This record gives sequence, C-alpha cells and structure tokens, in this order.
Amino acid sequence: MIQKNKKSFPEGFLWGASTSAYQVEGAWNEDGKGPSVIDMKKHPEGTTDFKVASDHYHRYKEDIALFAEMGLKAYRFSIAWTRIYPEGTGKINQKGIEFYDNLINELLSYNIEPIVTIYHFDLPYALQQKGGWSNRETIDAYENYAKTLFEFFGDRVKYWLTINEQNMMILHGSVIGTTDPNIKNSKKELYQQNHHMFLAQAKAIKLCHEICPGAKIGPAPNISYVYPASCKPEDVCAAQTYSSIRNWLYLDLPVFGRYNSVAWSYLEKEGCTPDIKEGDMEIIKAAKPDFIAFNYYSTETVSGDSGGRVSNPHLKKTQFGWEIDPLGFRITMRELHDRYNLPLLVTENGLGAYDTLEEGDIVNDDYRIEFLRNHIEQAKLAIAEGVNLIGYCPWSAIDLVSTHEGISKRYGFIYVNRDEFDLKDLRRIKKKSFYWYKNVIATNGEEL
Ligand code: BGP
Repeated sequence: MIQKNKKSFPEGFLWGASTSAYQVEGAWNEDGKGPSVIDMKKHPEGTTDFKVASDHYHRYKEDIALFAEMGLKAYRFSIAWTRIYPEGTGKINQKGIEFYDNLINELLSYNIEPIVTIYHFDLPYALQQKGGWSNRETIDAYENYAKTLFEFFGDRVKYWLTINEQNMMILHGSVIGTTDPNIKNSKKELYQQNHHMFLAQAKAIKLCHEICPGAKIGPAPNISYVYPASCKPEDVCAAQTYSSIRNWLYLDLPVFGRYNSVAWSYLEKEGCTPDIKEGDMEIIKAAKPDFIAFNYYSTETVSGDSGGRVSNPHLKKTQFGWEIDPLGFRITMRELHDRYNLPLLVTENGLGAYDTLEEGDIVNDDYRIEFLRNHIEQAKLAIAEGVNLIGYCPWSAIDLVSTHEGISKRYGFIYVNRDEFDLKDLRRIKKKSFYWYKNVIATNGEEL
C-alpha cells in the first residue's frame, strides 16, 4: 500500500491538455484582431495557413464541453496578443477581452483550471515592423500587454506562463516564423532579442505577483536532456556545452538571475554577447518564478567530433522523424529538479502523426496512446523519486495546425475533420486516445 501511494500522482494533479492561439483559433482577422508575425509568414509548400485552423474561435463552447467530457482538470492555451492589442500596444480591443473572458468563464463553469500562456510565438506584426524584440520598446509593449491580462483575467487565472519556448524562437526562429526575414538577423542580434525577452519576462513575473497575489507564474522553455554520443570525454563536454546553450541559459536567468557561464563563454567566442544596460540584471534577478513549465518532445544527442546533433541509434522515431524517448522524459525531469528545485509543470508532450478517419467516425490512434502511456509511466516514476511535478498537459487537446508541417501532422485527442486545403465540415470526432485519456484522468493515473 505504501509503495502504491508513493508512486501515485498527487491529489489535485493538473491533468490537462494544451493548445496555442494561432494554431487552433482561426478567425485570424475577425473582431478587430491585428496581424501577427505568424499571419504574415510564408507557409511551406503543401501546408495550410493559420487563417481558419481548427475554428476554435467560433466553436470554443463545443470544444470545452468535449474537454470537460474527457475530464480535463486544466487547459493550457495562449492569448493572442493581437486580439487584445491589434498593434501590440495602444488601444485595447474590447472584443478580444470579451472572447477570452468567455473562454475562461466557460472553462471555470466545468471546473477546468485555465493555464494561460501570455505569448506563444505570435508577436504583433506592427511591433515587428518597428524592430520586434531588437527594439527595447517591445519590452514595454509586452509588459503593458501582460499587465492588461493580469488586470482583466487575474481574478480567475491562477497559472500564467510568460513566453512559450523562447529558446526555440532564438535557435529555430526562421522555421517557426518568428525571425524577421527582412532584417539582418545576425546571431548577435538574436541574442540581443533574447536578452530583451528575459527582461520582459522578469517584468511580467514581478507584475503578476503585484497584481494577482496567489497566482503563480513561470517560464515555459522547451527542455530536452542532451546525451553525449559516447562516454568519450570530448562527447560529454560537447553535450554539456550544447545543453547550456539550448536549455540552461533559459532557466538560469529567470531562476538564478544570471547568465549560464558556459553559454556566456560561447556567446563571447561567437562575438554575440548582448548589450546589457545598467539595471537590467537587477530587474532579472528580482523576479522569482513560482514553477518551471516546460515542453518535452524528445532528447538530443551530441558528438564532440561534429560539435552538433547526431541521431541516437537506441531510439525509434515518429513518422516525422522525431526521436521517441520516454525514459529521457524522466531523466529531463530529474535534471530540472536537481538544478532548480522548483515545482515542474509539463506544458507540452505528444506525438505528431498521420491519423486515419475510418468508417463510422473512428480514429484508432493506438500509437498515440502508447506514446503518452510510456511518458506518463515515467512521470509517475519521477514523482516517486521526489520530482515535484504538479501537472501534465500533453500537446494537444484537439487537432490543430503544426508550426510548420500543416494539419496533417495531428496531435489531438479530438479529430478535426479538415485537411490541408479542404476545410470540409470541421466536425469534432473523439479519437480512441480521448477515451483512454479520460480513464487515465478518472483513475488519477492509476490505469494507464
Ligand atoms: C512546440 C510548440 C508548439 C507545437 C509543438 C509541436 O515547439 O510550442 O506550438 O507546435 O512544438 O511542434 P510541431 O508543430 O512543429 O510539430
């Protein structure tokens, strides 16, 4: 019995699921919404744009009813900055406030805890035109936007995420569509933008604590444990360096208020250290996150010879070539726990796959169930080892458009009947994984 309890998920565990505004909402230019950098990006050939997406903007009630039927305790979504401030700053768009007011109230009516990402890749295009994150004015715009969210929604939202995957925006921004293709984006400039985002994040954390006492706020990077390609010391050293640049830079700043020293020496070597103004580090140091949210899809493996990524021969891959590593999930959580000793919240984890809609509205996504089961099993073991995991929000609650691989790459528990260029009827269909996850939640992770 004692053993069983030790391995159980704690009471009040936030069993959830995730989405982001631009990938699920559609209604890209309705009710006063301004364009974001994502709306202006060029889409890879053969993949849809984000104009309609899953049409969640018009169907949120139906969707939330399904989330409730699945038993979700939490729903992690993002607010589209340009619904609130169409130009990033200036006059508030009341229709945008109204939409998220309704969404939050709808969730609460089913006792689903809203977990809100303030900014998930969709920087207002008007700000991008003024230099985006290179311009320090964007820090003020973000602070003002965050303040507006805290004032309007802080009475009901208890969990806030500052910036989704800041590290991926810096390392892979051109694939995601966040890097401005028109300006010279030298590495130096990107790391300057990075520094500004850290400042913006710190200001939001401080404001959140002032405006919404009792609410919790944290960063939300993408974290992957980095393996050395072998036990050769050169490989181990390369893996550590890689991890500092990819992972720890993005958590040492918010948690400890300092630049990770290995990452900093890399920036020095590359000649791309940011310009740090007087007072910046004090601002960063003063802001204390309450938890670490992180997205986990896979681990990475690095070799000292190439200094870069190599594929891991011990891991299978998804249809989209992503390595599958449930044990790596636990290893990543242990490392986060050891380094930062803060509560952890998983805000993304999932399998992108081509699903088949069968006769009679059936989607047999056993591969997704297997993926999630194996990851949840490892989360359970991590908890038994002392990791303070407070919630698990797999990607994604419902099918939505991938960052750069269209809607055919599906992640949801709920199928959305459309394909890349034919919107069909957009009807919602519960996949096999929907029923499976419902039981996982109902048994608090006892039955996987
Ligand atoms: C993360 C993003 C999400 C989501 C997910 C899956 O990086 O935060 O927005 O899209 O990855 O990635 P993809 O859509 O590329 O398959």
